[in-house]
Amino acid sequence: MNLELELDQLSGTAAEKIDAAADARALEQLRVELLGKKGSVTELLKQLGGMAPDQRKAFGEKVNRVKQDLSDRLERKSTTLSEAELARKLASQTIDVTLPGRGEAPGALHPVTRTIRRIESIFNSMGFESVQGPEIEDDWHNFQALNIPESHPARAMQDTFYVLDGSRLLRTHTSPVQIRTMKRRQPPIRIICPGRVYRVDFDRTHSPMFHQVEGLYVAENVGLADLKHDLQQFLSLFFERPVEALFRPSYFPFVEPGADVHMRWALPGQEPRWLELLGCGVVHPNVLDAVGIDPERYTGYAFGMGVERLAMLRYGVDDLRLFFNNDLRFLEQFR
Ligand code: 2NM
Repeated sequence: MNLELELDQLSGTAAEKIDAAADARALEQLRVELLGKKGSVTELLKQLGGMAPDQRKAFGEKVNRVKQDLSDRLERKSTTLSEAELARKLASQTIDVTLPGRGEAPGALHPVTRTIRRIESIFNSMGFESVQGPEIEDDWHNFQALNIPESHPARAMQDTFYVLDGSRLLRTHTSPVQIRTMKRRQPPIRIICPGRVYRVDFDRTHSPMFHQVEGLYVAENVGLADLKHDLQQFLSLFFERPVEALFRPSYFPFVEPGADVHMRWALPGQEPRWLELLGCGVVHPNVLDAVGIDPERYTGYAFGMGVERLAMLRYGVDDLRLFFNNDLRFLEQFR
């Protein structure tokens, strides 16, 4: 058998097969068939040993040339195949950056949170500092220091949630935060205290947990005129229009005098009515005494408002329970 002829044929058909290989797998199989340990080129090299020395050198060089040539050809084909594969992937997996996103729904702040923040930012702009305190209180901070006597009806078990042994309670207003602040600092004090409060009360217009913002201003010569002016200012800023407000005498143990603030409210197609909005008054001397502030030198005013009530008016919500059901159809409207 003529080995040279065999090598030429092998070289020719191998080159064709390599060029025709359909994918990386077929190409690898060809590499093994040709150049592997038992590959046809390797087999030809093994036959060098049986050749005459003068032929051996020339044939050996030729086989090695073919081997190198096939190896290069395999390499080039491999590159061509992977480039084609990449091009195919790019064509079939195009990313259309103009498509709309998957649509993560943006969250929204709860209307009660929005209302608290609105009230806070108005009072902050008027020089009031926001202060917070514990929701679990003791009798002294929630009642005694606020001039609420032992016999006062608000003390009754049905109004207050008591905790465990009855020595602690869930605060029924945020006034204890103001008590704590007055105990810590001397006037001038100008603060607002937003937060959750708790009362044993549950019907169409009452929730056992609701939110309050209370305000306090204690300094020299603070009086009813300051109170009326500042609340009038707040209401006009909150409702974004001039508000007609009315101060009617009322009773709270921690103020004297005390008042309820009403505002003129007109629904479309209805006679305007006076709506009660908040309570307020001039801080009772007994309260200042209890916290170590001299009532002969300092006076103050205080007020308290229900956040849900203001939120209902501002957003036109007619049922307080909507704020606590967490029905997304309701909440999504505040995005
Ligand atoms: C109200 C009405 C009137 C009030 C009083 C105080 C304190 F701590 F200074 F004595 N804080 N809040 C107050 C006064 C609250 O809510 C209807």
